[in-house]
Amino acid sequence: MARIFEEHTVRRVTSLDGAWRFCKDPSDMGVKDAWFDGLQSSYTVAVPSVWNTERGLLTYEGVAWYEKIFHTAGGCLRFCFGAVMTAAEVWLDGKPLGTHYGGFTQFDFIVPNVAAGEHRLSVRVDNRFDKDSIPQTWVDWYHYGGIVRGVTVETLEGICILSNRLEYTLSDDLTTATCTPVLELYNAAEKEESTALSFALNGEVRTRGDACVSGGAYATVTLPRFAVNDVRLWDIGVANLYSIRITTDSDDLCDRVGFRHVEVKNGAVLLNKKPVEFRGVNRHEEHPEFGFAFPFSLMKRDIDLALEMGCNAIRGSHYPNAQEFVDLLDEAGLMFWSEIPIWGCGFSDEALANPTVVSRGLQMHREMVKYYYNHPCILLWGMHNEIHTQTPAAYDMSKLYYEFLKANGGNRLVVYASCHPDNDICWEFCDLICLNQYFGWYYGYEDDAWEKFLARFCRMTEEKGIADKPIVMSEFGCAAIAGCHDDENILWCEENQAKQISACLKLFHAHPRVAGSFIWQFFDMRTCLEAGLNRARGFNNKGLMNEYRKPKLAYYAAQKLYRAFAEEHL
Ligand code: ADA
Repeated sequence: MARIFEEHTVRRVTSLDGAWRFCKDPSDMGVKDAWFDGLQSSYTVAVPSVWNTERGLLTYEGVAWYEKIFHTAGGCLRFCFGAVMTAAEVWLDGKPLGTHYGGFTQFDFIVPNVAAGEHRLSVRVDNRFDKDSIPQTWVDWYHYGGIVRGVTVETLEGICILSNRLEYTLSDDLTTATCTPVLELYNAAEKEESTALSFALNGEVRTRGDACVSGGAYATVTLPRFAVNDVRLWDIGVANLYSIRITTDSDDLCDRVGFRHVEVKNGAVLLNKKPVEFRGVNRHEEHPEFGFAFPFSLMKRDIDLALEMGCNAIRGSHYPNAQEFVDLLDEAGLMFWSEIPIWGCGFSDEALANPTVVSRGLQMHREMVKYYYNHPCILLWGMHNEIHTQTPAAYDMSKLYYEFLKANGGNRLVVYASCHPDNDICWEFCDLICLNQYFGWYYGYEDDAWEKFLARFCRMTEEKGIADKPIVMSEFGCAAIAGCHDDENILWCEENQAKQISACLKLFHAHPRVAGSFIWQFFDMRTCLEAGLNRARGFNNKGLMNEYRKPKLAYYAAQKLYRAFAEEHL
C-alpha cells in the first residue's frame, strides 16, 4: 500500500506484496554465482517486512536476496519499490534492471516488451553501512534490512504519467492560487506518440495540453497556468484537500494537494499569515515487531495519539516517512518536518567532504522533493541532523542542499537540527534555527541551565545579526524506563522525565524567541547494538510512550501543557 487513495483508475496495477523467497548471502557471493537466475536454497518471507524479525536474523547486517515469481499479461511493465533498506539491485529473469541507493524513498524500473506468462523478479539487498553510506555506521536507530515498503507492477500503455507536482503561488489575500502542473511522462509505445493531457481538480478539468514523445522516451511537460479562486486553505486541523486527476489518451494519475502559505516574518513563523507555535514530537517510524516495515493500522494510531496529546506537528526523525503516513497527516491537519537520514555524530568530517556521500545526500533530497512535493502538511524540509556544522565541509554541504531545496522544494521552510549552538557556521542556510540540546540528561543537572543557555544563545544571535530567525527546540528530553517510579530526580524514572519535559515546555512556550518545540521523542525505539550502556534494553528510552505505545507520565504531562497552549492560542 503506498497511498490511501486510488492512484490509477485506468492503469493496471498489481501488488507484488506477500510471499517472496528469501536467502541471506553473508559471503556476498550471489552475484558471482548468478543467484539472479534463481535462488537454490531459500525460504518464504513476507514483503514488506524487515528480515530482522525472522528467527535468527535479528542482528544480521549484510546482503540478502529476495525472489518473486509472478504472472503478467505482458507489455511494458513498471516495477515500483516503496523502499528497500538500504541498497538494492534488481533483475528480471536474470537480466539487470538497475540499482537504487537509500532506504527510505521509492524507485522504479520500466521494462518494455515483457512477454505474457511467468517471470522472476530478483532483488539483492545490502544493509551494510560504510564510509560512503548514508547514514554512516554509528547511528541511533536499528540497522534493519529488507524490502520494507510495498512492491507493485504496473502495465504502461502509450504515454503515461510517472509523477506530477503542482506548483502554485497564493495571492496576497490568500484567496487565489495560481497553479502550474508539471508532469513527468513516459511513452511506453515503440514509436513516437502524441496525446492530449488534462488536469482536473476536484473533478473539474482546469487545464489542458498535449505532448508528443518518442517511443521509450521520457519528457517533462508544463501545462498552462490556471487559477483557483475562493481557495479553501489547508491549515492546522483543517484538512482542506483537493483531488487531482491527470489523464493522457491511455493513462491516468490521481493525487491530492492542499493550498497553504508558510513564511518567516518579524521573527515568527506564519502559516496562512497567522503565527504558529510548533507543539511537536519527534517520531521514528519504527516498531520492535515490524522494524521499518511499519503497519498502516499503527500509523493511524500514532496520529490519533499525537492529536489526543494536543500536538500540531510531527518531525519525521530522521528520514522520509511512508507515503500513507504523510497522507494521513494531510488529512489530520498536522504539520510535518520531513528530512533525509544524514545523522549526527556518526558523520565524521571526512564523510561530510566525501563526494559520494554529498551526491547521495543530494539525490535523497531530489527523491524526497519529487515524491512528497504535493503534500500540504510538509512545511519543513530537513537537510541534516547534528552534523559538525562548525566545519567548512558542513558549510559547503548545507549551502548545496539549502539552495537545492529553496529552488525546488515549493513553499516550505528549510531547516537543519544543530547541536553546536556556540560555534555553528551554517546559520545562513536555514529559515529557522533548530536546536537539539539535552540539559538534564547528557549535560547534567543545574536548575537554571536552560534559562542561561537560551539567554546566552539569544545574545549571540543578536551579535551575529541572525536574531530575526525564530528558534525551534527541535530535540530535548530525557530517558525513562516505563514502569520505573521513584523520587523526582532519579535517573530513568518516569517522574523525572515528566518533570523535566514539563519545565522545558513551559520555558520554551513563554520565551519570546522560541517558535515551538519537538520533544525527543514520541516513542521508545530499538537502537543499534553499538549504542552501548546509555541505551538500556538496547532501546532509546526517551519516548513519551514505550515502544508498544503505552504512555509514560511524561505523555500526560506534555498533553496537559500542549492542550493548554492550544487553548491559549485560540
Ligand atoms: C540526538 C539525535 C537523536 C537521538 C538523541 C538522543 O539529538 O538527533 O536521533 O540520538 O540525540 O537520544 O541522544
